Amino acid sequence: MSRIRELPKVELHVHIEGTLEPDLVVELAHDQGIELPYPDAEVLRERYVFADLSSFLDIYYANLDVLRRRHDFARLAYEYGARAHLAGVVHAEVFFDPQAHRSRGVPLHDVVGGLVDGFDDARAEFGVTTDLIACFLRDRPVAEASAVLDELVDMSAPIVGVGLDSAEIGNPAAPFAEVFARAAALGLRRVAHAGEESGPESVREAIEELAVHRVDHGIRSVDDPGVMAQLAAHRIPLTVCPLSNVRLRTVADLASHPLPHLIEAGVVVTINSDDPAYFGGHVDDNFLAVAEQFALTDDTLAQLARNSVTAIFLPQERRDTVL
Ligand code: ES4
Ligand code: ZN
Repeated sequence: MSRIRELPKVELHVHIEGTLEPDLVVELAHDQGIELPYPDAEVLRERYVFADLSSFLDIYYANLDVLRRRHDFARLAYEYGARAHLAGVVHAEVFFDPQAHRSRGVPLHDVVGGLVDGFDDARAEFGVTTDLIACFLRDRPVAEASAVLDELVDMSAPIVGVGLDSAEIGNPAAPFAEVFARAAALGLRRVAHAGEESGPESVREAIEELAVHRVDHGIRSVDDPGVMAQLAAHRIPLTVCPLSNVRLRTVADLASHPLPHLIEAGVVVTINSDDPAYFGGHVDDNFLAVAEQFALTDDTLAQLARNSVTAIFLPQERRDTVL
């Protein structure tokens, strides 16, 4: 629907590794002589049927094997910028998972340098601007997250914030409080995945222990009126990813997605894609899906898009140059 493509959009919840399309996996593997355990991109895509978050993460991490060289990361970032432009995205704050590459022996310098190269090219060609948020993996030791923060600081990595992602159940946020406090002292913004597969107590924990500025997903907040009130009163935005929630079965179907309840309760809701190569669409597709499912008015759609603008981490003086 053109009314959606034409809305100027900001994307706040997209993992650059989750934009790795099957075609690019196969191309980069071929290019480097990496043997894949499936014959082609079609067969890989057929495997993208997920029972839950962890069954998705297994495939997501396995596919990263083809990202080895600086220019692999540049290509990934450029392709996202090009596709985001088609979706009407003018600015994106993009997650990356440093530990998922460092643990495979890829220097963080190549990861960050490559992403910046690709985003620079995409900005020059399409005008899309991007900032980077480094996510810590919550199913890995806190000490590793801390070492990654040190490494990013030592290399003056151009990140605007830190996040927390990967498997939520059994991996609470509280142990990361010290690392997040250190990031805060360095002037970095904070976000965390919470209330995706765990309940509202996980959202409260991210707010209270990590002092996050935004909560990624956060949809299970609807199960606790106290958490809903906290989000609304402090205007803590949620970066909601409807197609992700359907594909990872955190909701039974789109019709039962809590989005309308979140909007109704006055929570600052934003719409995002999460891992578009895996979940059936980019941010425009996510807008379209909820617009149709919930018969959202043009006013509501415009409000959702504006919410993302209010939630970005750009300083005021840079906002005026990109929006
Ligand atoms: C993720 Cl959907 C989702 N949830 C948690 N961690 C992630 N990393 C990449 N996609
Ligand atoms: Zn996510």
